[in-house]
Amino acid sequence: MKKKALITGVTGQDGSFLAELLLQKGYEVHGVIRRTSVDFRSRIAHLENNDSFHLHYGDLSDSMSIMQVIGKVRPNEIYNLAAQSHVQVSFDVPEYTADVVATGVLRILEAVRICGIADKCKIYQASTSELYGKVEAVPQDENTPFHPFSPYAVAKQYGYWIVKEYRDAYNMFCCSGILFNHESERRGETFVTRKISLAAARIAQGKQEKLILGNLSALRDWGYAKDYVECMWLMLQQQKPEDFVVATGEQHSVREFCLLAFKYVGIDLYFEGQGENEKGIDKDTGKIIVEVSPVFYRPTDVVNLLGNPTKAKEKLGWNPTKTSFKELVRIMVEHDMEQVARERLEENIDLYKIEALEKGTVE
Ligand code: NAP
Ligand code: G4F
Repeated sequence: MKKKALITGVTGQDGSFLAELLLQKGYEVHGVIRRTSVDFRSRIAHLENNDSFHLHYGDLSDSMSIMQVIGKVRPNEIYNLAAQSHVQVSFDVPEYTADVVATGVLRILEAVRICGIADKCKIYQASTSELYGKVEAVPQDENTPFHPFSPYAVAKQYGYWIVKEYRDAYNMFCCSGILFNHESERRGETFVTRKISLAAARIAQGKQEKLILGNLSALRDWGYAKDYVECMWLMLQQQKPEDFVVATGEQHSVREFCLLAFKYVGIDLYFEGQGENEKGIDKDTGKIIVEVSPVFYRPTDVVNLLGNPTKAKEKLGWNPTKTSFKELVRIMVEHDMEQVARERLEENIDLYKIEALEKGTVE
């Protein structure tokens, strides 16, 4: 019998990598998707013809749909990755964020109980380094106190504690992976790393003039998403449910990410100025490439995340440095250089077609 996994958030960055990993491992994979006005699910489109891959409509804000999917699939493992996952957006839509990111976790746990599979189904909860927020110690590990610093982080804190509560109260196998930032060529375009890698590619190919960012000094522990989903799976293969910090143990600033991304596209930058007046300047041409705007500042910003992955390394045998920071930036930039080149080619073909239509050389 194939093991059955249910992934909420399957259309997201992590969900798509995890679905690939579990299919490779021989699982029957079920994903929860939301109805959207545009039906193309770009990150999982290549999986949709796989006989072991099944999609179900559902929404974490709708307990009936969650109950129905869980009751129908009766999975051996649930990976709860669905979330309104953008920290800045959580300041604009705090109530919705709380509903999905906090109460959504409760809906999953209760559905598993009500469907009578609490003793058979292992649950992974996508927890986050944002819990450390206004950090109380550096680096952060499983024992570092939490200090959430955004509506998103406060909601994730509820998710973390309710998972622990169900583990203690009902003896359920449920655990949280406290994942530090992990990025990839599939990262959403409004997260800072992808915003930078795409802008570097567009600027290098003449499709964008400038990149406007917020806090350049924020420090993050950035890893590669493909490596991190492996750790999610490892957590559910243990005898005992436990929470783990998943991180690389290395820290870089947004400014450093910029310098490296632009270097990979052949633009050598240097930064000068302070705060809102700081600029990233092309060493060869003297052109201003990066500027700062307070539009991208957050009411409260998390500025010093650095994880200690010792427990995951020792207990799960997970390798936190499989993909280095340099390699991660290179993967993202190379992907985006190709994506932008493809977009330019398509634009040129369209222009050529329009010209030909106007000249009457084609129908
Ligand atoms: P992502 O790319 O933003 O994907 C989020 C997923 O959740 C998407 O599939 C989205 O569906 C789905 N979703 C959103 N609201 C939903 C709802 N109401 N009902 C059902 N599905 C919903 O996020 P990610 O980077 O893959 O992250 C995965 C999880 O890990 C999230 O819970 C995130 O908070 C957490 N996390 C991420 C990181 C990181 O650095 N990436 C670090 C720590 C924790 P649509 O495609 O329809 O929008
Ligand atoms: O890329 P970010 O938006 O990621 P953030 O806020 O760290 O959240 C991500 O990682 C969390 C794990 O710690 C996840 F839980 C969460 O779901 C999400 O995946 O911002 C990173 C840093 C911030 O300090 C932000 O202020 O970059 C700074 N930043 C500077 N300029 C910017 C920008 N962030 C964004 N999104 N856009 C900017 O222009």
